[in-house]
Amino acid sequence: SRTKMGFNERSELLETSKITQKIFKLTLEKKSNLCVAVDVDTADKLLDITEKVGPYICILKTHIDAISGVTEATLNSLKLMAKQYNFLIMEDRKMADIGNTVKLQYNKIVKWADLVTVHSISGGMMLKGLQEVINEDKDLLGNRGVFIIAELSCDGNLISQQYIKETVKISEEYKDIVVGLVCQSDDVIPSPSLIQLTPGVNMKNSEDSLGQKYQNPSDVILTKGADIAVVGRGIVQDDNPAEAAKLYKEWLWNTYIERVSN
Ligand code: 5IU
Repeated sequence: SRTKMGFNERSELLETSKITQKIFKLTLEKKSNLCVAVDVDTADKLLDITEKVGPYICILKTHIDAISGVTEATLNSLKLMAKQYNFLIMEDRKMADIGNTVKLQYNKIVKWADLVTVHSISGGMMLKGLQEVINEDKDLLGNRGVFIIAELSCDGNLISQQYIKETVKISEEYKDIVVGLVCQSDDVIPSPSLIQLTPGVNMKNSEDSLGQKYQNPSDVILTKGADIAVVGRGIVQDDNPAEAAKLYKEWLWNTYIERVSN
């Protein structure tokens, strides 16, 4: 099964896309399957936290529209740090409009973010729109990818079993740009060539006051099938984000090793 296979083996599968290979390789090089959600409110904090967690992460996840004072220079610094510390940048934009609109939105994001998240609510044509943006530039081909949201971590969300099934189908139709699915359980993703990204991870809390549900790093990797785990406040709001990132990184990676070795 997917969860028992190593990232190395999975990266070598014929159906694994170039961008997905790149992510698998990066996790192995850094021994990190930690994605940090830098949910902060100013550009200064964004750069400060990124500098601290950069050495420990495979993906930096942003909500750039929630951050004040972000300029071209901020995004350039972010890209420089991504190069220096070897991580990818993912804008958690959760795009959900018609193909044409999504294309306009993605034209901006594609310049600085390696990865982007999308809701499957509008269907396959939206993915086609993104694919067209990527295909327009030779340098982007194989260097840009999409995570599709198949499940949400929050209480009371409206996603049904049928929606999940149809989302998986779409992900298989656009395999050259879809690197994986954002989901909460190990039985959503059928193919070992796709990556399971799972948010809602915290060592200390089991929920927040607005419906977020947390699991600890062991549960999320061993029982829930996550390949890469997303940690936000557990790291960003710690007194020492670098130390917290290191702790999460080691716990998550050791659990991945445990998962694939027996
Ligand atoms: N996020 C979730 N749950 C989801 C999806 C995305 O929490 O189902 I899709 C995002 C929201 C936030 C991060 O940016 O992941 C989790 O942050 P905390 O660890 O601070 O809850």
